[in-house]
Amino acid sequence: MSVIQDRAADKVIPTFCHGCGSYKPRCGLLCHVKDGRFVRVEGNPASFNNGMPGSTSLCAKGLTGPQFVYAGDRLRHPLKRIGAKGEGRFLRISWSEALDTIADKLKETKEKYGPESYGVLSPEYWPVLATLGRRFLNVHGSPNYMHSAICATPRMAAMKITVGYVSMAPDDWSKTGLIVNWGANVENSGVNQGIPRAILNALQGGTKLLDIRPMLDPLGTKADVWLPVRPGTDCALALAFLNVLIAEGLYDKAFVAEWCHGFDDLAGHVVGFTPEWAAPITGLTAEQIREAARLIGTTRPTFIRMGNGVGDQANDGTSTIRAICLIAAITGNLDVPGGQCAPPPGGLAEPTISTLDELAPADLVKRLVAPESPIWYQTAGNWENGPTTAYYKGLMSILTEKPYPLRVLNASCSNPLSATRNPRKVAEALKKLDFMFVMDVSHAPHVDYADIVLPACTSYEQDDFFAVRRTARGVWLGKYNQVVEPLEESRSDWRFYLDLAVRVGYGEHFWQGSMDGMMRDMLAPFGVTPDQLRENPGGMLVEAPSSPPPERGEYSLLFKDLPHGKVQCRNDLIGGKEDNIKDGVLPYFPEYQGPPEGIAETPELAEEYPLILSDVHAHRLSQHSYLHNTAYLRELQPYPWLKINPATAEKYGIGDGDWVRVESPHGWSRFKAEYFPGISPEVLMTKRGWWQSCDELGLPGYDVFDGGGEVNNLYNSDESLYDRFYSQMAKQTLVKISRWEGA
Ligand SMILES: Nc1nc2c(c(=O)[nH]1)N[C@H]1C(S)=C(S)[C@@H](COP(=O)(O)OP(=O)(O)OC[C@H]3O[C@@H](n4cnc5c(=O)[nH]c(N)nc54)[C@H](O)[C@@H]3O)O[C@H]1N2
Ligand SMILES: Nc1nc2c(c(=O)[nH]1)N[C@H]1C(S)=C(S)[C@@H](COP(=O)(O)OP(=O)(O)OC[C@H]3O[C@@H](n4cnc5c(=O)[nH]c(N)nc54)[C@H](O)[C@@H]3O)O[C@H]1N2
Ligand SMILES: [Mo]
Repeated sequence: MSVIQDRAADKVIPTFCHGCGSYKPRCGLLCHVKDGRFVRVEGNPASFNNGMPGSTSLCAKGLTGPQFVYAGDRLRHPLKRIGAKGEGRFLRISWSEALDTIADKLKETKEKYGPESYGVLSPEYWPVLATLGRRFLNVHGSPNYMHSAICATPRMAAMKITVGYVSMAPDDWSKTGLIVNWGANVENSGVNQGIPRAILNALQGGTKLLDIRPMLDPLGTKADVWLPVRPGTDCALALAFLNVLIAEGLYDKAFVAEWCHGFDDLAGHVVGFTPEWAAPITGLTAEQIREAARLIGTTRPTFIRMGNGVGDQANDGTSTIRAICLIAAITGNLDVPGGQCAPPPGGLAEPTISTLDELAPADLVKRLVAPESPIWYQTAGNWENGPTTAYYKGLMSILTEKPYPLRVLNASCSNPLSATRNPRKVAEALKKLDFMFVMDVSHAPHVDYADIVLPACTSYEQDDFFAVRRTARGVWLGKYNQVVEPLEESRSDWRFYLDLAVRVGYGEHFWQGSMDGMMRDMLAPFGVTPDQLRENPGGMLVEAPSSPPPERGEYSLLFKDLPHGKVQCRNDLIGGKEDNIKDGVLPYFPEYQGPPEGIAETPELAEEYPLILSDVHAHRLSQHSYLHNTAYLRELQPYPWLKINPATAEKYGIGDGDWVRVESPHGWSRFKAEYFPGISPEVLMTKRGWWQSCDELGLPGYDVFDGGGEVNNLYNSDESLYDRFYSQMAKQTLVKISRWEGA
C-alpha cells in the first residue's frame, strides 16, 4: 500500500469513495490518519474520477467519510436474537458462533426444503453480492438473487429490446445540439464525477437543454425548456412526442427506411396520441408538448439521458423507455457523435468472478420464485450476471407460499423495510421466515427481524474491492486500501462471504477462503494483479485489446441481435410473447398505462386525495436511505422533507417548516414542509428512506410504518399492476395533506 506523508497527518492513504451507490464509479480519495484515527479526507488528484484530471474536489458525502466510520449507530459485534422478531433484543455472540449458526441453517434448509429456499436481497447489484453472493447461490443451487426491479436494469432491458444497446453519455458533449435530461438526477447522483460540469460547459458552448422532471432542479434552471411532467406520466408524453414528430415529418427518412422495422405501423399506433390527448394526463399544455417535440425534431444531434425517474419506477416503465428510444431512433440520433452513443464494442466490463454461470445447475432459471422478467427472456445474453427474482414479489412468496416460500433470507447491504414498497407487508413476511441473517454497518430497521446480525466494516476499513470506470478507451481500475482498523469486531463483507462458504463446505469454489485468490481471479481478464493496482493508487487504465476507438453508426452490428436486424418500431422481439404476470401477452407497441392512482387516471379517488406524491432516490446529502447519521450531512438535511408549492401549502394552512401528515389510500407518513415554487401546485415530492438517527446532533430516526417518515409506506403494492415485462413498481400515488400537530 502506498503511503504519502504530510505535515498534519501521520499518514495519508489513497482509496476510493463508495458514496454514490455501490455500483457507480467511485471518486479517488486521500484519507488522512492521525493517531490511528481517520481524521480528514480530500480528493486524490491522481485519480481518474473526480470531475476532471488533477482535481481534488469531492462532494459533501465524500467529505464526511470519517463521520461515517465513527457514527454512533455502527454495529460493533455479532449478535443473535433473543426477543421476538421486530422487538430488537439481542445477545452478543462470537463470529465463530454466528458463522456456524448460519452455515448449519443453510445446510439444514437445503436438505429440508431444497436449495431454492435461500434468497439474497440485492436491489442494485452491490458488488460483493453480484460476485461472491451470486457464486454462493450458484454453488448452493438457488436462482433467487433478488434484484429490486426498480434500479436501472429494467431501463437497460427496455433499451436493448428496442434499439439493441444501452446508450451512454456522449464522449464529447460539446458535439451535442440538444441534451434531453429525462428523469435523471445528475446534480445528485454522482455529482463529483464530471457530468454536471460537462453539461454546463456544453451549454456555454451553445448546446440546448430540455429538462423533463417534476421538480425544478439546479440543471432545470439552466434549461431552455423545463417540462414539469406529472410523476409517472412520461409514457403519455413520449407517445405524444412520437405523434408530433411523425405527423410533422420531423424524422430522418433515410434512417427510418433503412434501419427501422414497422415504422408505418408505429405511425398508425400513435395517430391518436396527440398533444391534446397527452395534456390532461401529463399536466402540461398541448403547446408545451408540441414545442418540445419540435425542439427534439429540429436539433441534431440530440442526446436523451434517461435516469431512474423514468422507466424504472412506473408500471408502464418498459413502454416508456421503448417510446423514448424510438424518439431517438427515428430522429436519426442513434450512435452519432454527440447523440445516443453506444458503448465501445467488445471491451471489458466490471471485474467479476470467472465461472459464475458454469457453477449453476442447468435448469436454475426455471426455479426462480418470482422472475423479475419473463423466464423466456432470462437468458445468458440478457442478464447482468445470472437469473433474477423480483425483490418485492420474492418477499411476498414467504406469505403466499406461491409457487413456494423462501425460507432463508440474506438481507445484507440492503434494507427491505425501505427499499421496496409496503413495509408492513414486508415486515409480516420477515416475521414468517425460518431464518434471516443481516450484515450491515448500522442498526437499520430490518436488523430487528434478523436471527443473526453481523457487523460490517465500512469501505474505509478494508481493502477487498476495486473502483471501476468503463470508458471508450478501456477500463479504469483502482484498488481500495484500508485506511484504519475495523471498528471493534466489524469485518469486511468479502471476508464474511469467503468464511461462510468454507464453513458450508463450498471451499473448493471459494479459493479455500483466500482473498488474494479471489482478487487474482477477478483481475485475470484485465491482465493485472492486485499488487500492480496497489502501485497505482489513483487507478490505472487497462486498455481494451480488442477495442480501437469506436466507429459510430455501425448499425448492422448494433442491431444484429434484433429481429430483422433493425430498430423495433414494431417490437417483434417481445410483442405477442407471454408477459411476466402470465395472464396475457406483451404489446408490439408502447402503451400508456399510467400510475395506479392519478388525477387523470382515477378521478373519483382524486376527489378525496387531490394531490400527486412521488419522490427522488439519489440525493447529494445521502446515499440511498443512509448517511443521515453523519453530522455534516444531517445539518444540511435534518428532516424528512416535502417539497410543496407555497400556494398549495397556504390553501391547507401549512406553514414553511411545519410537519405535514401525508395520507394516501395505503398509509400515512409525515414530512416537514419545504416551500418550493419550482413544483406544480398539484404535486408533492420527497425522498425515500429516513430511518436513521444522528446521535451527534441529537436528531431522531423515523419509523418505516404509519406515522413515520418513509414514503414507501404510501405507495400501491398491487403486484397485478406491475410492469408486465420487468416488474417495475410505481412510485406515484394520490394523497391528502393536513398540518400534523403531533410532537
Ligand atoms: N448521491 C447519491 N448518488 C447516487 C445514489 C444515492 O443514493 N445518492 N444512488 C445510486 C443509485 S442506486 C441510483 S439507481 C442512481 C439514480 O440516479 P438517477 O438516475 O439520477 O435517479 P434519481 O435520483 O432516482 O432521480 C431521478 C430524477 O427524476 C425525477 N423524477 C422523479 N419522478 C419522475 C417522473 O415520474 N418522471 C420524470 N420525468 N422524472 C421524475 C426526480 O426528480 C429526479 O431528479 O443514483 C446513484 N447515485
Ligand atoms: N420510493 C422509492 N424507493 C426506492 C427508490 C426510489 O427512488 N423511491 N430507489 C430504489 C433504488 S434505485 C435502489 S438501488 C434501492 C436501494 O435500496 P437498498 O440498497 O436496500 O438501500 P438502503 O435502504 O440504503 O439499504 C442499504 C443498507 O446497506 C447498509 N450498508 C451501507 N454500507 C454497507 C457496507 O459496506 N456493507 C454492508 N453489509 N452494509 C452496508 C446500510 O446501512 C443500509 O442498511 O432502493 C429503491 N427504492
Ligand atoms: Mo438504484
